[in-house]
Amino acid sequence: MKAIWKRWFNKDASANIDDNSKAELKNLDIPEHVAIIMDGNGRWAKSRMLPRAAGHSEGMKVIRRITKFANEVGVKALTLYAFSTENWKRPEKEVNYLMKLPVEFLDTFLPELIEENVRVNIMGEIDGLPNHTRAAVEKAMKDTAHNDGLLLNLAFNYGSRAEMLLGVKQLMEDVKKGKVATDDITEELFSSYLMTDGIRDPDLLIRTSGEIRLSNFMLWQLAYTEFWFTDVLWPDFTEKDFMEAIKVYQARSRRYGGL
Ligand code: V0D
Repeated sequence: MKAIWKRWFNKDASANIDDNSKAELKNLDIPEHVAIIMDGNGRWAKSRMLPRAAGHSEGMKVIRRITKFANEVGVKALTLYAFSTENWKRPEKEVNYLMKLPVEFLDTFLPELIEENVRVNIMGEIDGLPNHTRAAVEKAMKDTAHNDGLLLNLAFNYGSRAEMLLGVKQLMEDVKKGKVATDDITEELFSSYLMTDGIRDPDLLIRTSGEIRLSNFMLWQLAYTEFWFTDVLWPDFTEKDFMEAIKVYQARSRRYGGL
C-alpha cells in the first residue's frame, strides 16, 4: 500500500488508542500547554487533486479530534495557530473564504466542545473582522466562559510582533496615566499586556508539514519551549502523532529535569 493511503486507512484505528497507553501517558509528565502550528492543508488537498476547501474541512476535523484527545490526557491548554495577519495579503476571495472557517467550525463543533467542558478563547485582533465572524467567535467565548476543562486557545488574525506592539502601546498609556512606573516593568508585567495574559507559556510547540520556522507565532512566549517538528501534513495528523510528540517532550524533560 502507498504510504499516504496507508496513513489514511489507519486513521480510524488510531482514533481508538487504547485506554492503557492513554493511562500510561497520563502518569508521566504531561505538558500543561501545547501550541501547534497547523500547516499543510493546502498541500494535502493539492496532492489529492482536491480543492483547498477540502483540506480546510479535513483540518477542522483534526482540530476537533486533537482537542478531545488533549483534554483526555490532561493537557490544560491547547493553542492552535490557524491564521496570521500576513494571510490578509492573500487574494480577497481566499480571505473571504478563510473568514468563514471559524463560523463553520463553531457551528459544527461548539455543542460538542461545550459537552466536553472545553473553554474557548480567541487570541488575535478580532475587532476588524466581518461582523458575522466576530459575533460567532464572541458567542463561543461567552458560551464556554464557565467551563473549566481544557482551554482551547485559537489564534485568529494573530501575529506575534503586532501583539507585542499592541502591548507596548497599552503599557505606555498606563505609564502616561501614572498607573505604572518605568521601574515596575518586569518580564511578568510585560507578559500581562500580551494576548496570553493569564495563560502560562507553552511547554511544547508542534509544527506540522515540514517547515522549520516560527512564522511570527508567540515569539515572546516560546522563549523556553521544547520544539517538535514533523513532516506529517495537518489533515493527516493523528492522536498517535500527538502522543509521539508528548513522549519526545517527556524524554527531554527527564533528561534536563534535574536542573
Ligand atoms: C485552516 C486548520 C478553525 C488549518 C483547519 C481563518 C488552517 C481549518 C478555525 C477557527 C482554519 C478559528 C477561530 C475560531 C474558531 C475556529 C480556523 C482559520 C483557518 C483561519 F474561533 N479552523 N480554521 N481558522 N483552518
